[in-house]
Amino acid sequence: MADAGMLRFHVPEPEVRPGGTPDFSNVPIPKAGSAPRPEIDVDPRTVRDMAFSIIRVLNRDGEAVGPWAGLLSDEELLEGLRHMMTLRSFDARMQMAQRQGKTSFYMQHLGEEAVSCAFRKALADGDMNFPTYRQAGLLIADGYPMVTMMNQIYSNEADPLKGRQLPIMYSSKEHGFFSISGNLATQYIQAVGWAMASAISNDSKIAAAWIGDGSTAESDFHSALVFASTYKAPVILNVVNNQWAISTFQGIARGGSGTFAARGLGFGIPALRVDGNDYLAVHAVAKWAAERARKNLGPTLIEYVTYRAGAHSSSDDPSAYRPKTESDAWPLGDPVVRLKNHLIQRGVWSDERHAQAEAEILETVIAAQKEAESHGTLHAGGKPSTRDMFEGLYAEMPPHLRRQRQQAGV
Ligand SMILES: Cc1ncc(C[n+]2csc(CCOP(=O)(O)OP(=O)(O)O)c2C)c(N)n1
Ligand SMILES: [Mg+2]
Repeated sequence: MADAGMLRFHVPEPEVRPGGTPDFSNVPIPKAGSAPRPEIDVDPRTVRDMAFSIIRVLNRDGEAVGPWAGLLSDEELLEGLRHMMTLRSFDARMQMAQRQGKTSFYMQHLGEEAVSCAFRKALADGDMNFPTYRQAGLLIADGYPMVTMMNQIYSNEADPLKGRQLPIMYSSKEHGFFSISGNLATQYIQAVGWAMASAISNDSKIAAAWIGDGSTAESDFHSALVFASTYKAPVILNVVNNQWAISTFQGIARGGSGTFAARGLGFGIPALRVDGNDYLAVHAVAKWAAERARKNLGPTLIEYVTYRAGAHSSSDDPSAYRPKTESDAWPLGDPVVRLKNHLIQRGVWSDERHAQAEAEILETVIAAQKEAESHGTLHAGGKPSTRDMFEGLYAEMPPHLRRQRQQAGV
């Protein structure tokens, strides 16, 4: 019997808490190859189902199957594997450097490497990403020097941003990587605005907006979708659903919509869900969306279904809010292992070559780290000059800042 007159407050709860047995049985995983590949000018109303399914290419046997397969050559896939392995190795070293006190803060990508590494290869030079802190693969896959990233992480004398940013908040116009803002969801309105400007000036460049599951609760996300929808902005709207927003599970920000992709439907934006741990699927879907944007067909919303296997950041301890073995139970596996198995299945890779590549990559990362440390770390060696704090913002420095600089004696 319903409780007449008595209201109850509803707070969604994750399936399991620490001490419990991880359970992802509520996450339906469609068969690889089963999702259709619509034409890029598809009427969004006819593909609404795709916001509730998952596009997958790699099956359990490591084969690439279905209509989204077949876009990448052996060489491109081997390069993709190398990018993901490099990001993983870079992360491990920088996480350790944080524990050694060489930097104040670090954020890892563990388990999410395919999303940013594969996405980058679907864009062209001059396109602009508006990333969050968990897309360093966009830089790695575009050949941005690891030493430069490390210099910033260490806030040393060679830090390209001269100590003005958080350690991992990179910025590179040349590599299509807009300065990261710590204020989440701002990336969405900025990306849509940039894309609108590109269309207004009849340019050919497109934008990519990035957001995590939790941050979609921000108003900026929704405002951006209105503008993207109305003006058919040439933008790819990426939502990385890694199941967690620090200690908050994805069910809180998702609300009642069923999936994050489904948010696009109310705006008439084609919305696709993709296996975020499948390099081939991420790349194929991103290519589809990029082509739509470039042909004036408007925005595409993509939800990457993945899992944050590591801690939120170096300041977080996930054992306080989820079972320790939860990542092992994640049904979409590990992106590096899955691409490795696919390349072995294609006959162009082996366990031995993988182990050798791992060792070589680690050597390269360590060499970059040594070079960066020669320019200083957080508490040792060279630092950006205090004077830099006052430079680079105003063409002509306002009097109050000039006075402060004089007071500081720089
Ligand atoms: C506007 C805003 N609110 C809150 C925060 C604090 N904060 C930093 S990371 C984070 C969680 C974000 O989770 P999600 O969007 O899922 O991204 P993920 O870290 O999982 O990649 C929060 C709440 C912030 N940086 N900006
Ligand atoms: Mg998240």
